[in-house]
Amino acid sequence: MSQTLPKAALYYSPASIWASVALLALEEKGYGSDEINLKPVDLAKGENFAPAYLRINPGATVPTLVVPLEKTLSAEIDSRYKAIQDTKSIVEFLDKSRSAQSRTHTTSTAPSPSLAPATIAFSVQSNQIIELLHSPAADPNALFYMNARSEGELKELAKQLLPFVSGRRDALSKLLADSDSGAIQVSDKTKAFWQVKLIATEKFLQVYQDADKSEGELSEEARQARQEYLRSANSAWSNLKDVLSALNKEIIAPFVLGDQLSVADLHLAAWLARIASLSGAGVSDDGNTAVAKIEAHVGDSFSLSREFSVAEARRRAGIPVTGVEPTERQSKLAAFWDAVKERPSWKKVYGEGLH
Ligand SMILES: N[C@@H](CCC(=O)N[C@@H](CS)C(=O)NCC(=O)O)C(=O)O
Repeated sequence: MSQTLPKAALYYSPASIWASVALLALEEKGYGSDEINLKPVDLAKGENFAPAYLRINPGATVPTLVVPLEKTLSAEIDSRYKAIQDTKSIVEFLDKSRSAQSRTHTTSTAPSPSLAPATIAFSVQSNQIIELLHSPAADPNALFYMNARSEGELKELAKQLLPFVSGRRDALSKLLADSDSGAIQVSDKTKAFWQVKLIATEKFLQVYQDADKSEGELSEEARQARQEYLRSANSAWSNLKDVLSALNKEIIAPFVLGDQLSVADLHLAAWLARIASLSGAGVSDDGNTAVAKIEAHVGDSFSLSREFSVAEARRRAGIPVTGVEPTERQSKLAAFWDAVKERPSWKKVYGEGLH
């Protein structure tokens, strides 16, 4: 690789669940801090909707990994870039691009374990877990917006989310106004994209802005919007039961594929941290505590099966086994939480708090 080749850049947001998967991957793969430029994108200011960002990711999501390509044969273009626009592909790319044989300009001497599943059967299982985590029923961002299932909870959530959601509304309104006035030139497709995002943002914003009002103070339209919000929130959290049960059944434990960390664990680690955080858990909670908080938050006496030996889980994850009864059992997700939170990557990404 040429010394002059520009660096790869990871566009991320610190509180973004899916960008956190890429950040975990950088640590687990031992990338040096000089190898990849980290570029923050402020979602609260709608920076992901800016025309320059849409050129590298038309879906306006983080993470995006922009990688330089080797010089091409074409004389006038001395370097070109490829943008990788979804978490799964970014993690796979990062996994392949640093190995024990790597002799790049990196300052890192950290080991570079392969995170790829070791067999075809494991690949299938890994892909199924990743697909499930990214499916609509598991959508951690939808659950973030819909983490209120009663009027009281909605009032609290609104206080927390109003600055974020109104920041995005302001950014989208300004982009649309600037394109209408000709201050910026964009395609009709981009304008339509902004309009769709604005409508979706305003829908939540209206419900949050009205959250302080009693039902009697609401217009008929606002009352229906609140009812519709609470219905959707209740069904989103109810649908999560199947996702949690499937994960708890399908992972081998303590990691997704057993003893060794692989790509699917990075997706699950970030996903579970978000669900735990929405459920009121914190970084210092152990697996059983975090899972108990998730179960209580999901409600309806939901409980995950506890089939995994605690002693076994700890031995496999290299955690001390002292004080654990040989008969003690826990859910696989609790064992996963304990195993993953020991890792320096997790401590780096979540040390300051779950998100
Ligand atoms: N399928 C995408 C989803 C990424 C995604 O939804 N990212 C969120 C943040 S975690 C985002 O950028 N949302 C855009 C927004 O908030 O406008 C991926 O896997 O990368």
